[in-house]
Amino acid sequence: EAKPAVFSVMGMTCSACAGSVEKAIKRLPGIREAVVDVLNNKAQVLFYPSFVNEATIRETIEDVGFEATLID
Ligand code: 9UX
Repeated sequence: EAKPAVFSVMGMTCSACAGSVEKAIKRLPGIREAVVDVLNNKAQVLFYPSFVNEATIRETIEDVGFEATLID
């Protein structure tokens, strides 16, 4: 069953930033959906917990170069 997670993503200044975060998340295994909103500084992710977890998603966002915090 897919599980939702919401991250605060700080440091995104244009919509291409959001696009690269989205792309990086979607490259992980077990991601059903990823929507990154530059205006709200948020990433909403639907994932399958048997393949990936919140920590790995958070680290992936950080690897792209942004400050990520799990908020929900
Ligand atoms: Mo936009 Mo983001 O020119 O790293 S892609 S600021």
